[in-house]
Amino acid sequence: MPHTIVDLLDRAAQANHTDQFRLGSLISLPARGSLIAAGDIHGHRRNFERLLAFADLDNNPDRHIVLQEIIHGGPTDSEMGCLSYELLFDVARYKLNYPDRVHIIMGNHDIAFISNSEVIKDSREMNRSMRLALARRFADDSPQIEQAMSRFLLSQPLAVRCDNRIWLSHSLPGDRYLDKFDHQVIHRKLEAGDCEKLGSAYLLTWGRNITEAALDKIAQLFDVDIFILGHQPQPQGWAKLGKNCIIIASDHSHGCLLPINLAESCTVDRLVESIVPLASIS
Ligand SMILES: [Mn+2]
Repeated sequence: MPHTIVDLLDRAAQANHTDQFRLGSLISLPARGSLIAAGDIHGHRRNFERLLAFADLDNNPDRHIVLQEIIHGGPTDSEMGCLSYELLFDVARYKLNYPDRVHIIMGNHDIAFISNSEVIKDSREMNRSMRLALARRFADDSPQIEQAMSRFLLSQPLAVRCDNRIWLSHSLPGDRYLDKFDHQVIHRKLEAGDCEKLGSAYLLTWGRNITEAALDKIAQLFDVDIFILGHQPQPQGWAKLGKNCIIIASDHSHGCLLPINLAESCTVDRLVESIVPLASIS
């Protein structure tokens, strides 16, 4: 069993690296087909199932799906340990089933797991909670499973850039860290320092309270027009930020997804009209 899981995670990590649309830490999608964008999932299995049902990749060969922040949240074991690693294993299987159409981008909770640093959610330190649950489930085998999870999470790309100038990432660097952020990080393989505090992958995934001025500056840096982000909690499922950014959440009963036509140019208002509440999907 542990060997099977380590093997699954390592094969999925390999699939992340060999994704046909990947260069460096960026997925670049062509002007063809469509994309289903999800926000944070945080262990919400039912919403993950709804995303898969809506995306229906089997019957839509030109469709992609972008997922993010799978871990930390959802069901717990008898001692309140976080079981979201189970959903991560299923996401790894999904990646292997559609290796060039399922793209899982890096979230700050992933970075916290990789660097084993504290991350608080609903007043719980989530890494400790999940590591204790892994130890209860896998006993002596849990260290090698944790290491395989880290390898998988570190193999994730940082962002998706669509030919129609839409950008998807978990977050963006906050205003006061913009001058510390090396935007070339998206063009190369991640190094350990990128995930450490104030490293460039860290800044890209942890940013909050991003002003309109910063959004405009980052749009120039990445040569894009529209940002689709997760990370910042959205009780209504989504929110518009400034003129050029939409935040999506997929981790609760008001969660949403956003379908994007990759073959045509888009406006934020048209995207907002396309938002689908996950609860409407059976
Ligand atoms: Mn986050």
